[in-house]
Amino acid sequence: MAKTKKQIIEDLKLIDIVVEILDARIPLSSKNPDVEQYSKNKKKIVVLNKSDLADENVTKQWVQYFEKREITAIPMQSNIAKGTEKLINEIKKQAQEISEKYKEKGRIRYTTKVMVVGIPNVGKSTFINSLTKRKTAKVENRPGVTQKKQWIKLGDNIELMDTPGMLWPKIGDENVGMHLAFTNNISKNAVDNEEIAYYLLKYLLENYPNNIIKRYDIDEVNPENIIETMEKIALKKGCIMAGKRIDTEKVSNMILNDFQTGKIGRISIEKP
Ligand SMILES: Nc1nc2c(ncn2[C@@H]2O[C@H](COP(=O)(O)OP(=O)(O)O)[C@@H](O)[C@H]2O)c(=O)[nH]1
Ligand SMILES: [Mg+2]
Repeated sequence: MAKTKKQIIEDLKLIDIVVEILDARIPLSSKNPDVEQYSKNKKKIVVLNKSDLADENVTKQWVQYFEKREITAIPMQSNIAKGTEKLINEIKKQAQEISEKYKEKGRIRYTTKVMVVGIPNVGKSTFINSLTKRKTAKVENRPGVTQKKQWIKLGDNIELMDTPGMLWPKIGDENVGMHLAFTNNISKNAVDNEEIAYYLLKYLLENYPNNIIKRYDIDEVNPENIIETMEKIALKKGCIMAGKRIDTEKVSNMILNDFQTGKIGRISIEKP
């Protein structure tokens, strides 16, 4: 069962380094604004996950964006453990800094504790698995805390809490909800797929027209007329109902699914 917000805040009290997992395609919309508040005075690492689905150049710009804010952001593809090495090295570097601080205070040995947070479906479990596959050593349950927690050893004096903190995104403005729907980060029945696909196609035609032309084998696209392009795609892909009417539902689901599985190419929805 997912931890409650209260439990997450409690857990974070034990933590030195917070690893915030974001979706590389939508780093702003996949943030939970509370993380900043909860992780004050802690070190932070941002993981730009699913970077295999994002536009490589844009992801580089995001890394710089975070760098300017003195946050290390690491592009990853958790499902194949790509980027894991770099991530571990960054954790080790930060853990070193932490233990030096403790040494100054007279403590000889300090175990740095790391926790993963992120919104649903962003890849938290996959990320933790990508780390545990490397290092399977599990640490004993820690006595003295009310809840039993499992810790995964990541290195000398570094432990990762094995359950991530699942936090909800803040769907304040409409764009955020739309972007989360594009990437399948909000529950299916909460959204109207035809509306989502319309706005996704609009964005793609304005920003990645050639990807659409290539994927659906159409001669040209008209960013001014989304419906026209959608009809072209439907005809090409046989999304037709009786009476030769366009099957809007079918073509919408196809476009969404193609985008989410990377079939339209590597696409970033948000740019710094
Ligand atoms: N393409 C791609 N898919 C990923 C990546 N990381 C996770 N996923 C997929 O994203 C989905 C959600 O992952 P999961 O770890 O369950 O997310 P959680 O809800 O945050 O724990 C799963 O289908 C994963 O296989 C990645 O880096 N690239
Ligand atoms: Mg999970």
